[in-house]
Amino acid sequence: MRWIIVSNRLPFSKFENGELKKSSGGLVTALSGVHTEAPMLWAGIAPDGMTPSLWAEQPDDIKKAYHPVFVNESDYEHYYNGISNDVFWPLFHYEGGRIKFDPVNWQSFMAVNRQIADAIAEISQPGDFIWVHDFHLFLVPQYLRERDLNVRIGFFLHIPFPSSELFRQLPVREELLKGVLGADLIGFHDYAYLRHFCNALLGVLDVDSNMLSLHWQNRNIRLGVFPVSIDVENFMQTAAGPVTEAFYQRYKANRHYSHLVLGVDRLDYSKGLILKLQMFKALLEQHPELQGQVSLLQIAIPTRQDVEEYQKLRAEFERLVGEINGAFSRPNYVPVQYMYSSVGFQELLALYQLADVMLVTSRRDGMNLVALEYIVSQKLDNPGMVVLSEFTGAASMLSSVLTINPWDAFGSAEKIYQALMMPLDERQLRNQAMQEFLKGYTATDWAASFMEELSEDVVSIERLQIEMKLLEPAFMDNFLSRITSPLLLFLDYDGTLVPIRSEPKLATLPESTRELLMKLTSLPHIEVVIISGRDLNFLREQFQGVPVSLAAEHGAKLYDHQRDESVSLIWTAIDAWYPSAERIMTDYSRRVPGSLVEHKEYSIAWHYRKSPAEFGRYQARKLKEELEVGLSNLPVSILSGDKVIEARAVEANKGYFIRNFLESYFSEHAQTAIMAIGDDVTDEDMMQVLPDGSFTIKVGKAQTWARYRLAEQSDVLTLLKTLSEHQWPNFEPEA
Ligand code: GDG
Repeated sequence: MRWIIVSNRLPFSKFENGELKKSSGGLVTALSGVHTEAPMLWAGIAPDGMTPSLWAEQPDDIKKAYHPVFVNESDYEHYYNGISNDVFWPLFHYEGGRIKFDPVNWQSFMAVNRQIADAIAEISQPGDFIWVHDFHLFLVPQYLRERDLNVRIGFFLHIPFPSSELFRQLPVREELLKGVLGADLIGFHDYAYLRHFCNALLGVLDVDSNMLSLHWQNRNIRLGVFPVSIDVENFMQTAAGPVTEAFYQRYKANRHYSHLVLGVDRLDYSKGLILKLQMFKALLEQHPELQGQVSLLQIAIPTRQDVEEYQKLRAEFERLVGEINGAFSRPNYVPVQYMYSSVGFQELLALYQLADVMLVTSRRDGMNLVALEYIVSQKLDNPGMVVLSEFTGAASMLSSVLTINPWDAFGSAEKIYQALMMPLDERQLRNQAMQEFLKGYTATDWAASFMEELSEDVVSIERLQIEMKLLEPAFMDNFLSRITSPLLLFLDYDGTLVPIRSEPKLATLPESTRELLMKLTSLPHIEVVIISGRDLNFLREQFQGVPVSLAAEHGAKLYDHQRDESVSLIWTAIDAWYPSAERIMTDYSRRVPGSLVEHKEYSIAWHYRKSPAEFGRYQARKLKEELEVGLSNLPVSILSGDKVIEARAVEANKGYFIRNFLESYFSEHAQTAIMAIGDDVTDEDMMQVLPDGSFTIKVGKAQTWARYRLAEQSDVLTLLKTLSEHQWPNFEPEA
């Protein structure tokens, strides 16, 4: 088993003068900090200046650890700038007005994602874990899935997932979601991002999820929140090392002011650099005593310098720096120091140590690693404080920072003031708490938790695959040989005996299935009970002439074919709750378009499959609560199923029915083997109460109490056919 990490680029900025230059950035920092025992291979687009022949000349250790994909320049431009940076980046950072969507670019985006997936398919082996990173590669999980590689696929998003209200502006919203759903596990930094993603799934694809997992195209997909971290040990060691210390001493000696506020950001609009200057100006105005005493050092790392929008941002930023410096500078004091360049690693850490306040003002930021790095680099005898925008993922993780709403310049200025004035003991307490937390949660822990969750699933999937082999001859022979007495067979109807249809009325019993049941029930030792949520009239129509008993309305009513009589198994008062439930549901059916009420004798159901997805779900929750409160203490159960809320007599429950039925059945029949087959949640009530040793069979992949599984509805017919053709031994005649 290997880990194959896939990101847009390999972690090298370029190949120059025979040397691979390391690149920086949040994703590279996070992934470079991951240490694993399993072999790890990093795949991504080749660095600038690299060619296939130059790659062939690279040392073996490099070739073993990295796998470059060579993409043609024009495709790359459209994929990277045209879509990733001009559509996804702004939209996902709540800058909808900046989107420039061009379908031609989208073609290239698909082509490059396809090319990367193909390259991975070529090098992957069965059993590998493929971990796809970030918004450049939204479609790679789906393309990998289509290749049927027998690998596990994870996807992690490093940027925010925006509110579904914004997301649905995206012209390729369906394609994007379907692309990501190729994964087995999808991870985000923050719970809010996950929530937005689930709302988008519901609104765009009508896929429901419970925030933990969802079903899509016959697969179970897990969802999770995995806030990223950093290589804490490396930061701490380097921060304590001599090179960092030398930088630190040098800068400290030349400092002409009492307080230093530090900013380290790419010069990107998402980082809120203009807001930062505005709040710093507000600080100097609100606290004039700080003029001459506090300086802001902003390291602005150049990014996308060729793009006009970024050039404008830089010009505006520099204009504002000039304005503030013009207004507040004094001889020997510059309020805003600004560097338009990056600095070396140790120098960066020295600046972290020198600064009294780390100021992060992102308008939106997936996580923000700079805040974490600052915390672990602090000197414990005099640590500084982080002032952090609440619109970062890090704000959910770092409990002891001071958070700000960066649009509120005055409020933010006060928070900076508070941080600057914070007593030493409080700073120490806060910093220590966060350092301790981060020591126990490093980039390796982050990756391990994601990988663990990805592999946990493997165990259950492997189990599932074994269970699914039930129909293979070797498994079947063994299965049949264990049935050593006459058989009582409980069969669910919809989804088990007949396929699910869009209109319930269309799901009638096919002639071939009727014949199969005739053959099966002609065997002297097989007795069949159909157990369904349908009403008795419907079932009697379908099974006319077939010698089977019918348990209708989840067992509320039984037609006994041997006695040719129908009995109600309900003994509690229906009238006590039915009219109220009916009134409430009718009210909802008027309010919610597309919804309707279904009346049965012992139950009443409100269906909302055809209602607007989010509104329907919301109203369903409300209805359920209203029924539960309004009908509490009455003999009724309120259940929520697949796009339906149902109120049923307490006895109308497959589990309740089975218990009662078996009690009387066993009094007449001694040795009996029991088999039960069902596909949905209501069948679980039955699976749960059947005696140990019963042959319980679940159809499909959902969670179950059953011992065996069949992949799909048609497999049930295969199994019934096998049962009907099997050479059964001569069971002892019944007593
Ligand atoms: C994306 C998401 C998410 C910066 N300047 C220098 C330098 N850096 C390093 C920092 C830090 C990294 O770059 C920046 O990381 P961030 O997390 O702050 O931001 P993005 O690059 O936008 O990252 C972000 C991240 O992915 C991880 O999931 O947190 O929200 O946008 O590591 O130290 N490093 C050096 N010199 C510099 O001048 N050596």
